[in-house]
Amino acid sequence: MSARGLFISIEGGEGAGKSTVMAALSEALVARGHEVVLTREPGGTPEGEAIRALLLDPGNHLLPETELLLMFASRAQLVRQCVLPALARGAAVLTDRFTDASFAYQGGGRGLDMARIAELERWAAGIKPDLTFLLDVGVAEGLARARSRGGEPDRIERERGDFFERVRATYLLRAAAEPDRFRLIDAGQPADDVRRSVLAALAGWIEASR
Ligand code: Z5A
Repeated sequence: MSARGLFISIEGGEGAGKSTVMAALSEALVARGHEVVLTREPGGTPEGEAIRALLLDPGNHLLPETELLLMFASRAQLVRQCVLPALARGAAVLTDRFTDASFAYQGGGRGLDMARIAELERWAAGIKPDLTFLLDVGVAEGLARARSRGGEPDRIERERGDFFERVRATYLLRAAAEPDRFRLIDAGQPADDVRRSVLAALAGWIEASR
């Protein structure tokens, strides 16, 4: 195991199946002898979870700029308190979303300036994942899956379909621009096939990085 661990993010729109994939990746990495640290954004630290509650509460009327800065406030805390120490001891960190989500949701979805987000990425995050799985599923299919879980939609889930179309398009553009880091997975397949595709991509990436 290297002195610096592995930093892997899982991205996708609503109902893409990130939770199932996180579990499968974690199992595979543990089987390869890694210490695995699982986390999520926004959140992942006590302070970040408090910021998450503020971000997702449908009763809050947040401006796009406020939303972006809160995403990065949570991220700054997570990187320094959790991600960097774990990587320094050689662990594999698996995160359910990272900065690509800010480009997709606040840049693509809300229309905020991508260059400003890139500045925040350099300053507040200061780190990019080594590997990113983008679980891509059609917006209507993803929203139907998310709604089938029941419960009240959170503040961001209440957005309209065209918002999520812009999010999806931005994710796909980012994946095309950084093919070495991204693995694009067809998440419209049955869950078992998605899991198999992700595990095959992980094995291929580890082999190629040796
Ligand atoms: N956000 C942001 O705007 N900017 C940022 O910088 C960051 C985040 C970091 C919270 O994130 C919100 O924050 C999110 C983006 C925004 N906004 N929204 N809306 P989150 O990741 O915690 O929330 P989420 O995207 O709403 O998660 P999700 O809908 O739970 O997605 P998921 O984890 O990918 O889905 P899942 O729970 O694994 O699966 C959903 C359902 O589909 C479930 O019943 C599964 O059994 C089912 N499923 C999964 N895979 C399949 C397949 N292959 N076939 C059929 N059914 C399936």
